[in-house]
Amino acid sequence: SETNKRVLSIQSHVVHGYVGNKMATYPLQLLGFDVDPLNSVQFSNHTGYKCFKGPISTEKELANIFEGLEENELLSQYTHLLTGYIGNPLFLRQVGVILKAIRKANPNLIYVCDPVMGDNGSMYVPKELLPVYRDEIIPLADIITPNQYEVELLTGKEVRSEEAVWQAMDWFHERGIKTVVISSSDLGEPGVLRAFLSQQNGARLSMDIPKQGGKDLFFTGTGDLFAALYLAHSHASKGDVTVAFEKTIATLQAVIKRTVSSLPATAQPIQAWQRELKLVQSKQEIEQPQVLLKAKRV
Ligand code: PLP
Ligand code: PXL
Repeated sequence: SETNKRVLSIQSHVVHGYVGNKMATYPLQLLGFDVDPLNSVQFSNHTGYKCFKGPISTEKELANIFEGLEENELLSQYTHLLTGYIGNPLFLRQVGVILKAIRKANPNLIYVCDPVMGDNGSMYVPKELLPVYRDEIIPLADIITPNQYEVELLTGKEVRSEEAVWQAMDWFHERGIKTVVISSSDLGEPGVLRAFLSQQNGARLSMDIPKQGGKDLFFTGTGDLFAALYLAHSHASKGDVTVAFEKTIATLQAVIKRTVSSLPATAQPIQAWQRELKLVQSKQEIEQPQVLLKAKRV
């Protein structure tokens, strides 16, 4: 029989396009999860466009919505909590309060934390989020999916070599985190991203991922998709983190490939809306990932 799988997903909502909850909900649903999206913002579009408009939720609004879930005794239904882009330290701290309440109702809750703070050496959230993630939120997580720069921020150490990657992994494991997935790093060859996975007292994996579409092409929301897919596949693979890692990358690569194929072959600059990931069109690759890239055991 189907076991219950229900995710409380605290992320952004965008009216147009796919990041945050707009990115996470469809793949999780296709993979059999009930998804309860709780929106941290409601923006017209992601922040990489010429402009964006819309309200940001406060920690009071978050607490108020959560009170409704709590009073209706719905908390024990959550098997997973997923958090992504959060732009306000007080909101993030309230996420910690919520997490503790859900864990009380379901001690087996799995918390997947994507500590979204920045990329390629620059922060795109207020710097006050860093100590809250590091000291209050990360220690409560089961699975984290930082990128290389976020690992550097959290550990306070540069990660410029593989040796430094495994030291950083141990730093997280010492703080109780069971699985750390570094969703991307520049430690591969030129034109290749290298991702890493480490389990507390378990597997250490790396995977080389060719960058598609040339060096100037980038996409928004890939990290959000990564975290949602990894949550689903780590549950389905029952502890086989290699399979979970490979399936996650397989779908991500297929979605990026479809998106690259959809771009016009002109010399015109590619517009933000043209770079929105082809998520809905990738239903089959979400449901049945074809693993082409294998993880390497380290
Ligand atoms: N972009 C590509 C092409 C990837 O393959 C991956 C992860 O494997 C990512 C982005 C995710 O990286 P980040 O978390 O830095 O967005
Ligand atoms: O994680 C990507 C993301 C999420 N939410 C919002 C964003 C972005 C990236 O730009 O703007 C609102």
